[in-house]
Amino acid sequence: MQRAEPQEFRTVLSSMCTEPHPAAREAAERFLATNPGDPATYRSVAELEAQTVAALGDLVGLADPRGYVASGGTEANIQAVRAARNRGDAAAPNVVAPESVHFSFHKAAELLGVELRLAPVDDEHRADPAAMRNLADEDTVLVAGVAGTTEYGRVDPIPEIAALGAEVDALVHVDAAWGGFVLPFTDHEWNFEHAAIDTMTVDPHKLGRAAIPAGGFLARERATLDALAVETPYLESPEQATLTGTRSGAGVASAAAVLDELWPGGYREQYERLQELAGWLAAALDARGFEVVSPELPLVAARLPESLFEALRERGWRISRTAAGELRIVCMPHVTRESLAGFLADLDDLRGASEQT
Ligand code: 0PR
Repeated sequence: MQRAEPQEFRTVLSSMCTEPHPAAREAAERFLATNPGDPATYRSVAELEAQTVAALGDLVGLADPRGYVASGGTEANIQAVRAARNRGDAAAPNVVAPESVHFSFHKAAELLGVELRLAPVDDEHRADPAAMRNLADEDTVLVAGVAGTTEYGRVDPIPEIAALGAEVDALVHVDAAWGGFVLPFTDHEWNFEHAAIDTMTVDPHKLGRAAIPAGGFLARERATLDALAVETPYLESPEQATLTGTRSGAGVASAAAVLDELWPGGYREQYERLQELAGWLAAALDARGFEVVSPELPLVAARLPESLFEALRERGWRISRTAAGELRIVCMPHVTRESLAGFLADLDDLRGASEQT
């Protein structure tokens, strides 16, 4: 049988995955067989997890963070909903979020028997706190916002969403799964210092350049993790707050290694390069007459004719669309000016060809 090769990253323009940092790759390989789900046996990886949580706390303005390295943003979002449901006392609990939340919230709602109430977003694709207010009531256990949305890279008004949480006595969650590793270098108000946030998703395996699986779930209070914990009678550690049992030591060790290597200077340089790249691409698409959603973070959306989008995919570009049909380019660490120039050259070529016919 022919040996399979992984997807090469040069043509991958709409994914939130990327090439791991060399330090992450090396650590992942060394810790491949360890299980942080059994910290009394796999002690060094448990120590690396504690270091990772502390470093993530630094990243998000939380001095004494509680949390763990999850399998990804999906698990972290599910846990945020679960913690809020368990801490609240609503008979028919609901979660209020903007319609721009990641689809993992639908999984959480279904799994946990919680109603998900989605509020329309404003014209700039950001959460509208007033619309969210209309959906919240005494059974609301969680209000959530996104700091770096999946489709448009938008940052919701987190302080206003947190104020709504306080008003209706609900926990407050921020999904910074993707944005968390660029937002520290911007002026946005999105983190635990800026607002009364209870929990956050921030994923090292996206812009953090850790190996998959390395998501991040962080909580301000110990009681939040306690609300997730089950007893583990035959292990030497008393309880477990994670959703999965056996977990990847590779993800944990790689997150610890890359945070140690890149936080904060390396991530700042990465943000500056990617934001500049997104601005350049947005200008290039705008100059060609396409309608562009301006990149608040390194993610560019633009309206392209359907046939052009399909033709670009046929040429091998791994691109995807927003629900509304716009092309969506995520400027991840593997994306370069050179690869985007190649993409634009193909785009120009295909447009020229279609004009001739
Ligand atoms: N929250 C936000 C804001 C996200 O964008 C995502 C993933 C998640 C949570 C869930 O994270 P996990 O996928 O780690 O569980 N957003 C990406 C997306 O839907 C996931 C993805 C990544 C999809 C790479 C495709 C791909 O090639 O676009």
